[in-house]
Amino acid sequence: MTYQRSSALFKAAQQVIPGGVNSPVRAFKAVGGDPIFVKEAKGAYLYDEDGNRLIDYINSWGPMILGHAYPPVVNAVIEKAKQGTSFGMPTQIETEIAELAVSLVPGIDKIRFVNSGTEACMSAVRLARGFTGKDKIIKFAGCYHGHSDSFLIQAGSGAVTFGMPNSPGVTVGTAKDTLLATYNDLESVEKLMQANKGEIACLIIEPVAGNMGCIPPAEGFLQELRALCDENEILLIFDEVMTGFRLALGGVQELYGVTADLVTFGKVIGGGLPVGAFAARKEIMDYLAPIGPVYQAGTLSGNPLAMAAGLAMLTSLKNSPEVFTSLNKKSKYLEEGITKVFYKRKVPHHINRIGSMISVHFTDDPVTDFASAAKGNNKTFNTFFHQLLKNGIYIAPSAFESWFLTDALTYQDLDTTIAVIDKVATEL
Ligand code: HOZ
Repeated sequence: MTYQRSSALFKAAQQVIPGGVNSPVRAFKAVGGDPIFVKEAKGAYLYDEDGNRLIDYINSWGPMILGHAYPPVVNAVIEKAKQGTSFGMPTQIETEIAELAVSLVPGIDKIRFVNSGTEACMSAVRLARGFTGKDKIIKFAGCYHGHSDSFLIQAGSGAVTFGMPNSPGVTVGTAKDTLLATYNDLESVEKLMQANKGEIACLIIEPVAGNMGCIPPAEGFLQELRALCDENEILLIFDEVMTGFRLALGGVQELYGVTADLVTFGKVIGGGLPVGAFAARKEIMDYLAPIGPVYQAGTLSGNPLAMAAGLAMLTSLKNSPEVFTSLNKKSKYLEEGITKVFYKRKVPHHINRIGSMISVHFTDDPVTDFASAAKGNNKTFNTFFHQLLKNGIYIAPSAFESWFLTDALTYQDLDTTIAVIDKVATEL
């Protein structure tokens, strides 16, 4: 496969867009080479500007759980667009999707829609601070909650991929209110809570991490966090931007039976349109303007096209819960296939998977936190990435990102993927 047109388009893009991309994780800076420019996508496949067909394991970083150009979503958007695209006024569909989300997600009474996961997490933390009257927050090294200032401290995803986990531009004043814990390490959390008694508003966590590769919580970790937060009167925020409506209809809260105080969403909830949301019980959500004192707003929040896409997606998932079983089976099949190949070819590896999120780490050791994720052999990952790409398979261009499977994948696609990995494993 060749990618000449993509390279030419990238050259042009770099003249007018910083780095040629509108979000850094799209660039191939960590793996080398030029990013692929997509022309269109359907089901499990991307079609690029050079006419190549790629099996897609990113799926827009998660939203395309039912495949690209999923007809119910596309049709809902088309029909809505005919009635106007934005009003900056309330519409009935906002209540419809809110009612559905509240009925599907444990522990929430009210939800507010925003435009991205970044906005959702940023707003949830502001609400937590306003509600508790405290300033400090706890986050985990390697977790990524969007690019708002408070979160760009030891952040995962593109921030760590490009070696800038603490971004210039974040003031010392802001950074000092973000306390850093170690994922899957309760003691690190307890120490912070002890040292900052009465000052911590909230603890925010990806309850299944997806921005340092995929890292599931250790057994009992989330339950213990819940208990510690209760003891110390700290609000627990689950960032379910990646996991919400993907790992289960009710997300990680449902999967692990742990209820957070605030939950944030993005990705699947918008069906591929720019949607984020944050939700909580009534008492907390009613602290928001216009009825409460914490301000949060947006002209395009609850945009009708975005709501139509999100409603179509959530309705499809609600009406076909077997999708989650099917996705789990396919993801397990892939995991087992890759594992078999790597053992056969003697490639040191560790694969983390939970539901349809999976990541391949080129290290023998278990990957349980940021430090262990960082031990992976990046050179091997880069070769792996480019060999897959050459053979028509697209994974995230970073060892610190999760793969997101779509139910549009067939077992033939999975077998093709495993066969390609078998072929390229000899070069790793
Ligand atoms: N959280 C996504 C990647 N880990 C966001 C995608 C982006 O930053 O463009």
